[in-house]
Amino acid sequence: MMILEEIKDAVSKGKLNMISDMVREAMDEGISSSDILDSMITAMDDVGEKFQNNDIYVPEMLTAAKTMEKGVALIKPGFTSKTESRAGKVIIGTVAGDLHDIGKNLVSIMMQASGLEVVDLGIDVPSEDFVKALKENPDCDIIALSALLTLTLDSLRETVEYIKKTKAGKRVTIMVGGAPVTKEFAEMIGADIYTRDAAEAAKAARSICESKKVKTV
Ligand code: B1M
Repeated sequence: MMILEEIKDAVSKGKLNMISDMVREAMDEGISSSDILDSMITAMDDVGEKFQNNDIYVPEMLTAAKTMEKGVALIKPGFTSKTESRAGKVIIGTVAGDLHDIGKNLVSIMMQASGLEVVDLGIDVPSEDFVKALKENPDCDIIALSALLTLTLDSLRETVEYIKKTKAGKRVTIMVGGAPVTKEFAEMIGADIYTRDAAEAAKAARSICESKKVKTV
């Protein structure tokens, strides 16, 4: 398990050139993708703490994020779907003003792993683009919104309100999440569902899509 500590250290120090070899070594040792992912998530918490304490600055935070992205790309196949059929469709994105996407990408990976089709709109997505995507994907079951900054909680609220006002938005389930989001906040802004992490989000999305299918049969 030493290697997991090394992976954590590599992500938190942004050792971009070393992460791939370390992740491969862990995989060769038979360590699960989930355990490797957990070590990288813990590293990002350390990075956040160091940033808050002014021990590191934005460039270091960015390199750590890139290192994690490189590691995640290698373990992604470990989460691939065992289900052939498409259980449902989700449109996902990080709300306007917010550039964080690692958590959102993990949600997307886990959702795909549970048999859902995901249309990823990326980061800093204006409300109008979510609605445009909904119109282009009339078979979409869920719209999933991620926010990582206290400052973009307002943007999250505005996006939910905007989507719900449109005809296309009335037929979808709106799911929200991200570190500063809480169940209470989600309820207050009129979102349909809040989940805490990527695994929970995928599980909830799958079950929503399945119940929608039962209703339409
Ligand atoms: Co930023 N940043 N950042 N940052 N950054 C945080 C979020 C911060 C907590 C760091 C800190 O101060 N401790 C802080 C926010 C404080 C606050 O508002 N409460 C912060 C800040 C202040 C900033 C800037 C303002 C810094 C500046 O410029 N002065 C700036 C803002 C830019 C902007 O968005 N407009 C900024 C910039 C950046 C980088 C670009 C450098 C980089 C992001 C790169 C990228 O994403 N590609 C970055 C990073 C890396 C972080 C930290 C260190 C790590 C984020 C991360 O990827 N975590 C972060 C500190 C931290 O999180 N501890 C921090 C790992 C990831 C797996 O977790 O994204 O929480 P997370 O996702 C979780 C859950 O939240 C959940 O599932 C995931 C786990 O399974 N989840 C969902 C996420 N979305 C979901 C959606 C769902 C359900 C669950 O349903 C739809």
